[in-house]
Amino acid sequence: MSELSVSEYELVYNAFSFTFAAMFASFLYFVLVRNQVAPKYRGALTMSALVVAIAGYHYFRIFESWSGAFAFVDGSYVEIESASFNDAYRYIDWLLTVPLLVAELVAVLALTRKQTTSLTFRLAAAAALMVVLGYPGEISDDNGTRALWGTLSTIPFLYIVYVLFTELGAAIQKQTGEAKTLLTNIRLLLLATWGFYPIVYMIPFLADEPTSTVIVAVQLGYCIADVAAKCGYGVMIYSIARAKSEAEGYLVGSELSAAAA
Ligand SMILES: *C/C=C(C)/C=C/C=C(C)/C=C/C1=C(C)CCCC1(C)C
Repeated sequence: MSELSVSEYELVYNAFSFTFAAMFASFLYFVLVRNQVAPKYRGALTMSALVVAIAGYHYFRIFESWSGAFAFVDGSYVEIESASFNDAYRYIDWLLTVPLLVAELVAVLALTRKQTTSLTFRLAAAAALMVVLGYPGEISDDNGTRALWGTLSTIPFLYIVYVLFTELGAAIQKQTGEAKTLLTNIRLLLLATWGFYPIVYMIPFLADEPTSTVIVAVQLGYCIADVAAKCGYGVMIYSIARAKSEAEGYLVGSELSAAAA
């Protein structure tokens, strides 16, 4: 059973609390700015709001699971056998949010219906498969098992990267102005933040068995990645939707009242 020092335990505790707050604040933000973009881009904003709502709920559960899983004994935190920390909340969260994140990106491109359906379906299916295949490795204390499932999970991950840079790349090239720059950047943000997850997943390879440092590093790593990949990404989706709305002549905010005057 794992044993953590007081500062290690509290570091993770605070990271979960912070991530929960970030998800909650992002939810309010996406709901509030949704009407500032043209109607055809509002679906993308709705998905951003759903992603952080789902993640916020799961972080609440993760937080509770963490505080219930350890008992303070003789100056340190010892994991309670009957109430061990539940990693499943994180993976269920990803299973729901990761397909939504790729669907958002496709939605904000505003392609033909046929292209949208095909891209969304293939990307969302690959994203879900990636998460499902990663889980058996995540909960295993054996590094060989972890490596096996991690490798299998990397196959759909590489497929997503491939689609992002081929088909989606072609669609991005057809966009114009500020939206094109933003879309090129969001694709890089997606690659960088999603690429961070397998790196965090590999931290346990640094030790023969899960030490307290490994446990803490993995949880902190996933918190940072989730804030960037859900909140940061959602803000970029909003910028793209807004730039495209403006370029298409949709009047937003102050310009709207100026036009009315
Ligand atoms: C909001 C949550 C997000 C964006 C989660 C993304 C998760 C990944 C990109 C996970 C990828 C993995 C691999 C490519 C191999 C090892 C196992 C995973 C599941 C960590």
